[in-house]
Amino acid sequence: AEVKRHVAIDLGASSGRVAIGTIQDGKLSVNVVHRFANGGVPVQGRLYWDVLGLWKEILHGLRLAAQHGHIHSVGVDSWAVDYALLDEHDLLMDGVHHYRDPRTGGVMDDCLNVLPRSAVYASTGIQFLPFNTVYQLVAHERQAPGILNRACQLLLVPDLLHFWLSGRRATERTNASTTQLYDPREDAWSAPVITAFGLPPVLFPDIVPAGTVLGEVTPAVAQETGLTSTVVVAPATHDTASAVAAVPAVGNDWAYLSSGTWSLVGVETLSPVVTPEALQYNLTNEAGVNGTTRLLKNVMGLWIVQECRRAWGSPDFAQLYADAEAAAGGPLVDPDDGRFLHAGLDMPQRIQAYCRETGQAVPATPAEITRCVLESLALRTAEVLLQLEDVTGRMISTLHVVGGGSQVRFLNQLLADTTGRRVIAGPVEATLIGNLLVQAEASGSIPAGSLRSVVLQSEALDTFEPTTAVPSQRLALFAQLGRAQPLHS
Ligand code: ADP
Ligand code: LRH
Repeated sequence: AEVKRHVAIDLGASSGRVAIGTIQDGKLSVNVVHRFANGGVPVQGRLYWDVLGLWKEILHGLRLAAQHGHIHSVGVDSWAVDYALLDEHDLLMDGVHHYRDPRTGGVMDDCLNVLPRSAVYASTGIQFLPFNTVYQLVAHERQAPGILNRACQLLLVPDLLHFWLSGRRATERTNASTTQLYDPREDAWSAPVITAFGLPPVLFPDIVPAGTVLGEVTPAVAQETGLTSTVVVAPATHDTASAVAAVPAVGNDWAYLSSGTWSLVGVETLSPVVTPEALQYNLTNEAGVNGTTRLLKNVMGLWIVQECRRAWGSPDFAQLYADAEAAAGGPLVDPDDGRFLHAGLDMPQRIQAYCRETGQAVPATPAEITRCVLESLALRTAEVLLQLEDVTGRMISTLHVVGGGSQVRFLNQLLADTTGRRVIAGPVEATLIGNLLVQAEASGSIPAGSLRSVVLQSEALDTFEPTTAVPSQRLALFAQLGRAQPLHS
């Protein structure tokens, strides 16, 4: 039979790509046909995504893909939580706000006075982050009173793009779970949360699992791109869910770190872990592929370096990390301090202020600041692994690092040394691969449930063993840092 071509559109917070995947002899080969930048657009004190610009890049990528021959299926994944509101004519009612838009300030605390944390957690199992869709919607209504009642449909970003590609409206489950409006036990939108915050239930579309065939591309898209009779298949539309699906792990004694704009640190479980300890640690239970749960925590991640790099005129990443490795270490920050969440060219100064306030040496150069962030991220990762072991009773001996950040060899070694666990790095494009393999599974190109073994067959990995134990004073210093305004309240 002819080899099927699948196309993944993977939109990260910092960049996007369009790639063709094919399966031959049980191996996946990936051809990235188009890459483009992504990021927030500041307008009048607000922060948006350039969703029309992304759509243009997608059409361009599909045009390039169509030149390689017939495309069997296409699917989109992106960062979580963000959404568009459509009116009764399917028109966009507003831009798509970025989750770092400051409009959510104070909203989560107000909401949790209405419905307590324990009740929200019992229904959703989702960590409290100020930008969860639920708090963004309440902020939206405060900004533009009446907008939620005028709206007819809410579509998360990948769902919007699938709607534009296929004409079908649906919400794929992995990303639905990140809204904090989804109840994993009911596999349905959470009535208690939706009711408590006065959200119109009609906004929320049907929930479908990853692997659902949404329909053929519309005639308009076919004409614009040259695609013919291509079906749109929802992958795990939450980028982190696609990445976790592609972690090349075997056994049960491993955790993953999806390392990019965010550091998503977690394990896979068979069902949600909604215990008082999990709530106390503010661990999240996001939906994974095939009914699995992703028990994880958001750690601020390489966002802090990305935003510093922007302030420094965008030096080469590889050079910046090489300089960081050669620089003097010492000062540490709590990367999850809320002051690091928002965009701004003052990110280097925010790090310096943190070090000054906590009585540490103040890092001066880009290399010293970057090193401070990397060491701090490794220490925070080590802490989260202990929490995951605590709530699951599992022993974690291997940390699988995937995503753009897995290219940073210095960080991989820091992670091995700081956590005392073996680090296996790769694939860099785990999200893209997970997206492609769910499509391949849905169209019978690979056997059901074989994703991880296909990745193991297809990708070269790097191993980092712990060599230099991190002195206990460093761990103690990190544990003592003032956590004045934690992101995880
Ligand atoms: P996201 O999906 O959140 O946009 P990615 O998984 O694409 O993130 O990872 C982006 C990160 O990868 C960057 O912030 C940077 O730290 C790292 N990175 C990108 N290019 C390189 C490179 N050439 N060398 C080392 N690290 C890199
Ligand atoms: C990573 C990610 C993460 C979410 C955040 C909003 O791109 O999807 O899993 O918490 O973006």
